[in-house]
Amino acid sequence: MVIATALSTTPQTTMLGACPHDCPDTCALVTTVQDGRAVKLQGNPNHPHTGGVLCTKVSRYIERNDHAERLTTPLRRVGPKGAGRFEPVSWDVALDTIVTRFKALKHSETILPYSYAGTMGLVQGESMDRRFFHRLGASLLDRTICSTAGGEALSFTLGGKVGMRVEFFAESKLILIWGSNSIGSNLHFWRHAQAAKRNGARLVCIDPRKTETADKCDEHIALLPGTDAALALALMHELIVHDWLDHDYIANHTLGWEQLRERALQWPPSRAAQVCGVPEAQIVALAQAWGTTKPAAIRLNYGMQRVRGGGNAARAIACLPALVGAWRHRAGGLLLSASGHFPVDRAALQRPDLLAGRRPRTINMSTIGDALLDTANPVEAIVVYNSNPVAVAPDSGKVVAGFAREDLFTVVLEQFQTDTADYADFVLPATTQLEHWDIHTSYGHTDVLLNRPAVAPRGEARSNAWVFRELARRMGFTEPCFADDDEALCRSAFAPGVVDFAQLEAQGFTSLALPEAPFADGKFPTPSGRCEFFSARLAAQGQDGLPDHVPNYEAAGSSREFPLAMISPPARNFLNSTFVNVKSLRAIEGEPLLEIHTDDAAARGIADGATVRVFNARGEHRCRAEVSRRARPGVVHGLGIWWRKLGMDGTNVNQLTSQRLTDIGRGPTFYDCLVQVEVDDRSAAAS
Ligand SMILES: Nc1nc2c(c(=O)[nH]1)N[C@H]1C(S)=C(S)[C@@H](COP(=O)(O)OP(=O)(O)OC[C@H]3O[C@@H](n4cnc5c(=O)[nH]c(N)nc54)[C@H](O)[C@@H]3O)O[C@H]1N2
Ligand SMILES: Nc1nc2c(c(=O)[nH]1)N[C@H]1C(S)=C(S)[C@@H](COP(=O)(O)OP(=O)(O)OC[C@H]3O[C@@H](n4cnc5c(=O)[nH]c(N)nc54)[C@H](O)[C@@H]3O)O[C@H]1N2
Ligand code: SF4
Ligand SMILES: [Mo]
Repeated sequence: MVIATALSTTPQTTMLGACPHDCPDTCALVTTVQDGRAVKLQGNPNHPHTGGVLCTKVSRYIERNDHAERLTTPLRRVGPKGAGRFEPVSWDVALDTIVTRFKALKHSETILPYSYAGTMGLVQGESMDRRFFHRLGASLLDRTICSTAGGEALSFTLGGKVGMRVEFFAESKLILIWGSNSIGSNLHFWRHAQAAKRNGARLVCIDPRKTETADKCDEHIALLPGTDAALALALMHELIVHDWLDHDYIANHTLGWEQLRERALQWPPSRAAQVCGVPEAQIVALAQAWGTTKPAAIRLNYGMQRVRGGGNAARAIACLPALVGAWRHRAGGLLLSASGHFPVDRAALQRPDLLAGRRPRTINMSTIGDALLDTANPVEAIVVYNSNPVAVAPDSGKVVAGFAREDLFTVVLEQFQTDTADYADFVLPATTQLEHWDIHTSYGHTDVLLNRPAVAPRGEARSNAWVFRELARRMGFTEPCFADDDEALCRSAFAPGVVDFAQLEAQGFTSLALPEAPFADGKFPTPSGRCEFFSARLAAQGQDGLPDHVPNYEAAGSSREFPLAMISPPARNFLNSTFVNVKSLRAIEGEPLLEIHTDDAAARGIADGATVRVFNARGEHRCRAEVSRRARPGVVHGLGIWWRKLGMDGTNVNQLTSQRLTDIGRGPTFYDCLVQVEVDDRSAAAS
């Protein structure tokens, strides 16, 4: 008894950190450590944006960290590509072999680094890795998989990824939650929306799916995917005909009003109602609310820009606050991403100067399937880290065929044996956020966070930065920047004096000094200093200088063969394909499902729980159907992103999505996808 008590009183220490995930909230973490193990993980109660609360996923981060299936040694492939058969090897063997293979290639440009935001950390995501590949002269990667359509659209309109301070949504009187399932993917914004609601604000959710967020809003506008620009233009139409405009703000702080006015007058609500598939009265009422409520704000999110016209739609929506002068108030305006507020010293972190005048080709990550199958401009080696392209990239049939190439040399840095790691020649075990240093900005608030390692790396796991430092050394790169350790990299993320590093060390976070209402007096960071309804920069690229409705490549109702529009937004308890292997979270999500409206199900003889074939010209995916009140007629939802190997036939929804790109930003069009659904004969026969 006495001994047990003594053991359980081993001293506990705490370590401050940051959530690494691709989520706008970038929560501050406190990890409690005992006997060298993480025993508790909490939201930092002192960080106002976190408020001591974490989402369900990350509150299970220790389960993920201590998972029995963590990769703990370097692995070398022994079976055929994709079979997932490996043998352990030492770091020396793995790294020396990789370097030998790289040196044997005629052109370094045939090496492709493939990474995304598995960690959003500046050190483990965009520092030593970039230095290494720049010095090597590898292909450059166009990192488009998530947000470039909306991000570039915002830059063309407002001048950057800038907008409202998230905390002031709590004071708004009208909030449009547009293309965002906030409860699922932006929980800490939702706290502010709820506070606003308690103060009498009206919340309107604009989303084809009746999400848990839509359930809690005052109104839900269930438009068809890819029709947001039509809705925004009709709102403008109503603002004009009812004169709900802030003429003074428009005259002084916007550009191209006369042209936009003409465009918007072509969009009476009746026309938009047809295109959007929603009642005209709903559009008229929304316009009145937007035109007459002050302060009014839009929480725009990336769900609405994963379609052909995603960039134009984001531009159209980004014009709405200026028209009514919403920016005048700190609780008015729009927020898509705050990341442009951070003065990160990317040149210091990434050292593009190491390219030394070379101009390697750029490969778009959203069309990795085609890129790997391109024999004219071959990719001979690929290094994947912070990403799981075999599961998350569109048109998986092609992605898998590309990764299955026997002649492709593939290195994957991973914490787990993902679908992508199965195709590797070498898998290198990566540290987690509890085990490495990093420094973080955010795209949903304006604080900088520091993450210090709380526990030692599991097994032989090493940080990404360590791996690229070692590869650089073995390649014979002697520039002093390849000697920077991870902590030094954290310190070099901001120019001296920009961020108080002592404060970061002491409290884990520090806030940028920013105005409360950034565009109250205009001063947009555009070339004209105005909110650019008309963009000369877009026009110079041969694009429409004004926002317009650009219909989907695969618009709902345009095909008899594939009559249903499929969107595949995130499942609440996964983060993209991360956490799918954490049992307690997978248990909540169950299995891959397709939500379908009762009419669409009945027309196909599909009962709730039936196994269905979802298919189009690109492929087929079998899963369970859920006849669901969350689906509107004509639209089905395959929530993601499951690991392929956990799906019924070793596929996931990306078997169906296409590699076509958005109008602006070269982004993917995951939610621009037509399918047909039918009862699966094989399983029907078996039952
Ligand atoms: N729990 C959880 N949180 C996450 C993620 C996750 O996987 N899980 N992923 C993270 C990442 S990487 C990102 S980019 C963000 C994604 O979060 P968001 O930026 O919010 O984007 P999505 O979740 O893709 O889509 C949000 C909503 O848009 C709706 N939508 C789909 N098509 C359209 C359309 O054409 N118009 C409109 N108006 N709405 C549409 C979807 O039904 C969905 O409910 O969330 C991050 N947070
Ligand atoms: N159908 C469909 N497809 C989609 C989307 C969708 O809505 N629908 N969403 C798209 C979007 S918005 C995005 S952002 C992409 C996301 O796609 P990815 O960026 O590929 O995100 P994840 O699937 O979470 O994979 C990240 C991987 O990084 C690993 N990782 C995490 N931290 C580290 C680290 O420190 N070191 C190393 N080496 N590895 C680490 C994790 O284990 C995980 O396997 O998916 C896109 N794909
Ligand atoms: S995933 Fe988002 S909400 Fe969850 S802990 Fe991380 S930053 Fe916070
Ligand atoms: Mo994303």
